Amino acid sequence: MKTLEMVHEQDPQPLPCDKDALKESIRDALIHAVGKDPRSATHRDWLHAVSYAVRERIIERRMYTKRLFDQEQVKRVYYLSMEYLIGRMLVNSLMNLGFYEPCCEALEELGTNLHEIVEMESDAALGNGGLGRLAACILDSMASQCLPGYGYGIRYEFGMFHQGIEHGEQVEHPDNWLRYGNPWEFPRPEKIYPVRFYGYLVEHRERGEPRYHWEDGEEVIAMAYDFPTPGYGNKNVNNLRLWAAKATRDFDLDYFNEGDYIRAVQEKIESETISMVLYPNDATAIGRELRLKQEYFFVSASIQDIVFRHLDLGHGLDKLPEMVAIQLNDTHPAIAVAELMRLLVDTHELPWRQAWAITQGVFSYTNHTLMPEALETWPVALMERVLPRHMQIIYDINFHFLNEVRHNFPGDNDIVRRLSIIDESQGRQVRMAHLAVVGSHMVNGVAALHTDLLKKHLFNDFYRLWPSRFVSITNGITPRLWLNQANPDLAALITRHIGDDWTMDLSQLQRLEPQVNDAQFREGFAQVKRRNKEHLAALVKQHMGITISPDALFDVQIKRIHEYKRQLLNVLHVITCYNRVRDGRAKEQVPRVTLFAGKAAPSYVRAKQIIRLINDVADVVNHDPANDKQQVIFIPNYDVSTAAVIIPAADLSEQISTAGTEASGTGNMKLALNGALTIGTLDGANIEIREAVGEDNIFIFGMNADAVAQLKRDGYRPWDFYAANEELRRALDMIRDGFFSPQEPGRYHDLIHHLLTEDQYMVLADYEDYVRAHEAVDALYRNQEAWLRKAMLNTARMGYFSIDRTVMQYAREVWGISPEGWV
Ligand code: 26V
Repeated sequence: MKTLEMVHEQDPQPLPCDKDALKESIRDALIHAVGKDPRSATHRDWLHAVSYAVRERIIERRMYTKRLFDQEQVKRVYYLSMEYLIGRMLVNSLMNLGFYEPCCEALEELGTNLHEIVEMESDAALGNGGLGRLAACILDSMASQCLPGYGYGIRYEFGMFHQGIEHGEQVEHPDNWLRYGNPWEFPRPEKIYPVRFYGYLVEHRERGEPRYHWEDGEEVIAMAYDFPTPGYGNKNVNNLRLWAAKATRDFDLDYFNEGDYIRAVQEKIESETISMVLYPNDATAIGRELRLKQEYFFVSASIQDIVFRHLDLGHGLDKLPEMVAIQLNDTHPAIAVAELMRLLVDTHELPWRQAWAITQGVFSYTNHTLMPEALETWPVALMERVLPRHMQIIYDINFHFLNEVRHNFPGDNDIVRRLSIIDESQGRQVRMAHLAVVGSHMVNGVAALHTDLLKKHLFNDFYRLWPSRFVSITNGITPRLWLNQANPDLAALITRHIGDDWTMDLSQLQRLEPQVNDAQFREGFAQVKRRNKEHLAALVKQHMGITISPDALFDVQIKRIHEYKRQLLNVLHVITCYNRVRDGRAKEQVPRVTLFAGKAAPSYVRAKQIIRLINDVADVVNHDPANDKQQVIFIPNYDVSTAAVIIPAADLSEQISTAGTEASGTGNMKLALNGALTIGTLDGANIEIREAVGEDNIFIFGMNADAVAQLKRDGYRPWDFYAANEELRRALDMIRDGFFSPQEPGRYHDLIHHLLTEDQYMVLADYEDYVRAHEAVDALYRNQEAWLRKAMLNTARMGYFSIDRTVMQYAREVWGISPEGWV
């Protein structure tokens, strides 16, 4: 087999990557591409110039990589995701390519500096939270491990909204990330596919068989934008292809000819709205026609592209499962099952049975949530109108599937009703999760507990039918971003002791364990954390005008704001600490800064109330001159770049979801890897983190998933908890009676009423044990050396949670590729 090096050697003159060559390219790009005089260039001009210099080198490597994959006839993996939460790309590219140092020097000589110009880059925030960030980590891993993996998604004109905080409340601003142009993308105006919506079916017979033509309706063009993604420390560059919607012909000629210019323009705008904006919900199904159109739009273009490439390489369609694996990132792209069937049956005229075998052989599906409100369903009537042929195909899939069910469970009509892809119980709805499970050969949950719960509850009937289809693949994170880049001082310290193999083999970190007994190493580790805390404190001062002391314990909860993640439980603890200070009962209490960051879905009223409450509490607590122990900070506009600053500075990581609700969590992994201790429930990947770091090195509290289920069955009575704990009662009363909102005392009446009556996440039930666990945190923190040892053991033992392990598991257990020998 050829290697990338061999293919590279075929090329006569790859661009040199030393300091002088980079300097030359940067200056050239500044003058000729950006069009600026080096003497008057702004930071942004320099940013663009450097980015152009880097991308020239990336795209060369991309070509070699493509050539190699084409020549070697490798099986390709396609990751279909509505979201990619990538963040900034410049530093990532420089570090992956090994250009970081020479680039710093080149810029220095050009009279500017990298640190300032990187701040000018916008985050590529094409995702909501965990699911989107996981997709970005997976791309990094596939490229770094030389897997032939392609991402497909949508090039949203506007990504995740910017969060402002005004008078304590979240306000949303549009994310115009493309305003200054995007040097990281390659528009491919020749790579276009038509995507049809609406219209009707025409039936005709061919050799006695019914055939369908989907006619009329509206056609939109999907145009490709390529985002090459370089691997770390190799010459491999994979590709993320994002689709933008364009009007069929820039203006509809018919309207033009009829003289209706305005109508022509209007239709153009309407088609192009499909890729305009990312839906900012991450826990409730949206059910909007435009969302369905987004899903089908990117799926149809991607499947057409995948089939085109397969045929173009000279393979027959029967070879599709041998050469292609497609991963569905949640149900958002699940319509792909019907789309591939449509292409195979209608366009390529394969018999149904053969098409179905191919489809099932190609797809697999990852589930990312158990929350019933996040499970996608589409009204049959809507699906029929927007995608008439797909609705018909779904009926046919369901017909064959339910026959299999009846065959396996004779006489059990109930299971047929429960398993059907069509839910008949609340108006007729297409269950996208069922379509995804039926159309896939593998289904995975994202942590051990999560997969268990899938098998026991959500997909129990499917599990009884096809037990071997279900696997657990615990999530991971890329150490390149979340340790090497975000925490360069810790990375350097680690490398000094164990070398730098850990960047591609995170299990190497276990070699740090003996260092725990080395006072000098401990001192180094402590200094790194201290510097990271000082850095964060400086940013908080600069952006929010609040002084926080790096001596305090930095207690961090950073994630989407959602009831199930229980930021409210954290707030109740903050108020409890504050009351102890006010009562003079806090002699033992460690000074603490509780940091929150996260966005609420704009339509999620209660989550927005929670943000407002955090800010109201912060206002009172931070301004009380008698309080020298407890501060509260809400850092606005949480995104990948902000995460990379907060995480290395954290002492304590809050992972306090109601057990059984957080599928995995990945922020928990990032924080523990960077030496924060976790306070958490036995939920999601926390369970596996406890196993890895050891139960002495984590603070576990509260009900486990079984206890939660039991309490639900028995009937949760929040009032009992309220009555039984005086400190809890006091904290709740203060919020309810307007202590933190004197201008509007009734502001949180409803919120507290809700906690006391029907809160499904049972915040009050876990309060007491949570406060106890925090007392253990305080006690440990008072012994800095003991704390430090545990923090270091966390870092040393987190190797398992590398995304590279996750991706290798997918490769072997799901995609059927053996990546050995690919470097
Ligand atoms: C859900 C929905 C619901 C339908 C409408 C639009 C929409 C958009 C995004 C989502 C994503 C929710 C699922 C999600 O982000 N799950 C998170 O996935 C992480 C990666 O597996 C995991 O670590 C988190 O625990 C899980 O909440």
